[in-house]
Formats: sequence, C-alpha cells, structure tokens
Amino acid sequence: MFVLIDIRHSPQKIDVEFITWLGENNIPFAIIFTKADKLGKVAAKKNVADYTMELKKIWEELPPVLVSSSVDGTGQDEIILFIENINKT
Ligand SMILES: Nc1nc2c(ncn2[C@@H]2O[C@H](COP(=O)(O)OP(=O)(O)O)[C@@H](O)[C@H]2O)c(=O)[nH]1
Ligand SMILES: [Mg+2]
Repeated sequence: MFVLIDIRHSPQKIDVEFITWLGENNIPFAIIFTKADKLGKVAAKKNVADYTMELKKIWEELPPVLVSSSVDGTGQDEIILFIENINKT
C-alpha cells in the first residue's frame, strides 16, 4: 500500500491516524511524498525530515519513504524498482 502525501503539508491528523491504523493492522505500506517539484531541493528535504520526525514520535520504525513528482519524473524509477522488488518476494 502506498500513502500519498503532498510534500508541502505538515502531518495532518487524519493522515497520521490512517498511518497509525495501517501500522496497528500490520498492513505493509510506504509513504510517497508527491509534487516534489513544487518545492526546492532543500525545502523538500526539510519537509520530509520534519514529517518523518513527527512520525518518529509515535513509531519506532519508519516505513519506506519515497519522493516523487509526476511533473519532472522525480522518484519514478525508484518507485518502479520498489514495486518490482516487492513482486519478487
Ligand atoms: N506540480 C505538480 N502538480 C501535480 C503533481 N501531481 C499532481 N499534480 C496536480 O495536482 C492536482 C491534483 O492532482 P491529484 O493527482 O488529484 O493530486 P492530489 O492533490 O494529491 O489529490 C492536478 O492539477 C494535478 O495535475 C506533481 O507531481 N507536481
Ligand atoms: Mg486528487
């Protein structure tokens, strides 16, 4: 399962609740931060770090995190590889 989060957003209650629910129900998932092109590289990195830091407060182990943009193709290869690797197991 992929949870898509707009990279510009700080953790929203509804998303954190959903992520927590996935964890509690042992549903494997990764987070994809979308629309990375809307931020500069530095801001994008900072937002991902801030977001995952918030999750770290409630999660011992973070899910895999991917960053994407449908506009400039960021993360496309990585996401395909990620899915291919899951399909192998
Ligand atoms: N700049 C940019 N715009 C995007 C990207 N992905 C979707 N959009 C635009 O955002 C709007 C909403 O798209 P949608 O796929 O529904 O994303 P949502 O905002 O997560 O619901 C549309 O106008 C899309 O063209 C992206 O990676 N970069
Ligand atoms: Mg939409």
